[in-house]
Amino acid sequence: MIEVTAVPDNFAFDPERTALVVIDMQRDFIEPGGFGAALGNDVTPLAAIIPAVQQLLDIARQAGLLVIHTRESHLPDLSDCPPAKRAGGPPGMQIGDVGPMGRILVRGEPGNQILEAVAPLAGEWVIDKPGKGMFYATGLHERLQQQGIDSLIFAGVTTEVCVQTSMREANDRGYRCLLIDEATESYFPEFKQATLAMITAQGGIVGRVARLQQLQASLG
Ligand code: C5J
Repeated sequence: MIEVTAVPDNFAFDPERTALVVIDMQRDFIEPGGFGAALGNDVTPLAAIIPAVQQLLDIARQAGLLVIHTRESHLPDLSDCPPAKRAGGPPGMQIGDVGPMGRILVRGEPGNQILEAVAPLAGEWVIDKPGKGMFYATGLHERLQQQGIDSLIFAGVTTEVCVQTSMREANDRGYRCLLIDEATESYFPEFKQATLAMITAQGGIVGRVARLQQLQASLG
């Protein structure tokens, strides 16, 4: 077992039973000129984590961890998008509408792609998820069980939406969860900090948080 110094206490994992999950590093959320920016968000803090995510991917690949990438995406006919979710966006900027980088959150559109800088390598899993959480309607839990995975290391965007939802879903399914601080970000800095506090409160009620350097030191 590998031990990582983390908050609120150490995270122990077996690399053979651990996956790195990189949540929704998609053009529409991170690039200037994408959907997130068109909503009025400052994407600069999200783009700033790209080097940390790259470093984390290098560490995970070298350690032989299973690497999983997710994309928040819907079928072109929106049959997997509940009306209540679609209604959550402003008129003209809802899921399926034509946004600055193609149809918003629709599979196959340019804005829906993962950034080239953190693109999946051959053999890595890419999970298209119609929800905020990565387990909803994806079959991912069954695939992870078949691989014997019991621990998940998380990165990606946004911290309080798809990352936190996925961590909570994972925790409920029995996975031990670690979030890497510098490899996740929100459009709202206070939401990121609140999420880290919520995850680690009460003895790590959802999971643990570590710095990239701490993970690197444990694997080195
Ligand atoms: C959002 C996500 N924020 N990936 N998606 O709608 O967090």
